[in-house]
Amino acid sequence: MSTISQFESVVSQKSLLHPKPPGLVLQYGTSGFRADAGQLDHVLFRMGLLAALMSKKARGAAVGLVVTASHNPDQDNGVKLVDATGEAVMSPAWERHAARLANAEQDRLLAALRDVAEAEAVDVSQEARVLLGRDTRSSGEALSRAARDGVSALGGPAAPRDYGLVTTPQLHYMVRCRNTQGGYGEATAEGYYRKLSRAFLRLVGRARPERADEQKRLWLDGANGVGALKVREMMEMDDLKEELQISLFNDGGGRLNHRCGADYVKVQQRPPATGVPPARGGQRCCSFDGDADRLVYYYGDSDGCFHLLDGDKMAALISVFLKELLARAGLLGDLEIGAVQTAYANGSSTAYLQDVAKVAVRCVRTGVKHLHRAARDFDVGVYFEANGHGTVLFSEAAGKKIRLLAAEEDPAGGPEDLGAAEEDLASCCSDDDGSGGRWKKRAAALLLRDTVDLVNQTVGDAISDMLLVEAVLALQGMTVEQWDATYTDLPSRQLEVKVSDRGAIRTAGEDERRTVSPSGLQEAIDGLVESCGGGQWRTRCFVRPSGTEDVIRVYAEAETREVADALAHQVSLAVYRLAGGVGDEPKPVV
Ligand code: NG1
Ligand code: ZN
Repeated sequence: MSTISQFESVVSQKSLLHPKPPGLVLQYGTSGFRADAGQLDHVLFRMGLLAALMSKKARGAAVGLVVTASHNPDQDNGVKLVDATGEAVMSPAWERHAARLANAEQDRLLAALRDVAEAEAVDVSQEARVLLGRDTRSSGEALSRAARDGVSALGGPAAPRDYGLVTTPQLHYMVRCRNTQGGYGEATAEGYYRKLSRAFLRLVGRARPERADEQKRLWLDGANGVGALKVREMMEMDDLKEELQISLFNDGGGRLNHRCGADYVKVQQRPPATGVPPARGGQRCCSFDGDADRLVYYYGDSDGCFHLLDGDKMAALISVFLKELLARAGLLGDLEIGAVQTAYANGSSTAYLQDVAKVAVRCVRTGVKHLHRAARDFDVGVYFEANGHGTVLFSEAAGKKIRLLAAEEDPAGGPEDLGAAEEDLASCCSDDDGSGGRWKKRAAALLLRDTVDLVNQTVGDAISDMLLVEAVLALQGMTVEQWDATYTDLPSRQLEVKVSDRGAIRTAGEDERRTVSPSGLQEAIDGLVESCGGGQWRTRCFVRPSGTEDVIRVYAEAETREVADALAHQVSLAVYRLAGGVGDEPKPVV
């Protein structure tokens, strides 16, 4: 097996073009590196090297690298790596390799590279295939070039394939398409739009009664990011326009993620402050984040009150829909459906899923990779972070059973020959007794098949999730208010505290709800929770260091808005005092 030595001179020459500032150490965070864009040139070059090694290790299968800082401000940037399955579930060992390469001082880079290649027994003679993409940040183009230099230094003759501006989930999709030789879809933007829009049209085509034009209307806040560009491209498809009328705002004219977008709407619990707010009560609105892997819905009621439908509400809507389809298709006994959440999930959503919808729920650590892994334990695993990142994973067995059943029930393979069955198809989601004659089973099988096609199973995808929510609402004949009324969120508050070293706070347990350091902090939190809610099970509060920003996050939930706000503030003060707060003391929530 050839060794890394044959690449050493070109790597060291090229790395001089992307020098590391001495002493700079960056953490591999919740989803890759994220920092001020000015600090990242060497990191992108080195992640290009790492991606090339990942591809070589996977025997030349495609891997992906996206230059993005997601929902973070415009001046930040970052990198997300996509493994050969198209997912973002790098092993802890590869995360350590990433950190090692990114943080090696200039004269130690070759040694670090050699160590990674040896530790992973990479056959370096193998050609690498790396797919690149980026969001709309002004720093993206140069950082993408740095990544390309890194890939080419190790990659072999084939230049990396640069998809340019894409949403993060689109790049994940491309990787999976390439590594399944088109089995998952065609690895182009058109292929992506075609796959999703066909599945969407098939689904909404079965909604009865057919939706009025007014119900096809959706306002979309694009966070001034890449998602807005891509939705505009997708909406050029004529038949899609007939079924979904999207009014885009914050579609590129303003600052990325600035007072708009999914993170702003979720954390501030208010509509975007920029762009054109919807005028009418009850009108469905939604927000993407900067790289379009998060989605939240919201609306204003007739009294002008703001209502948020976040990742938890989407998990509830989608889990109930899928569970009902599985039951009607006669697959529920065979296939287990479950939902995966984090500690940020609203307590009411967990109670609803478990007690009302009777769906198994698991709670895992924050970060997409943890949810994604846990969702694989179910045949149908619905995972959503409260912030709106989520998707559905269908196990191989589930995919096979659904396809087989759909093929049995629909040998022609299309919805066009449904003929007399149309009316029955329409009632597949109605509230009848579910005794399930042949047609009900058939309808459920076809709806399941099309749902599998609509979902981006590689990662949470705002475009695909938006189409799925729209389709489910259409099929269930539900308004946004009815969806919102499935359960009532407990008032919650999320705050952040700046500290001199966020590593000072360490959490324990599977779901990060308790801290083990600094000493005294957990006791202080327990005392405050006790005094705010008398230990009622619905009052809770936890803190953890962010993995993407230099802050400590505080989350509180209680029976009333006043208590949730006061508790979050009190705990922020405790963090500030016990964990080395910097700057001004946290102020009460106004
Ligand atoms: P951090 O900054 O580690 O809290 C945030 C989100 C995560 C995940 C990552 C990746 C919250 C509370 N945290 O992580 O869920 O989405 O960003 O973008 O929403
Ligand atoms: Zn994102």
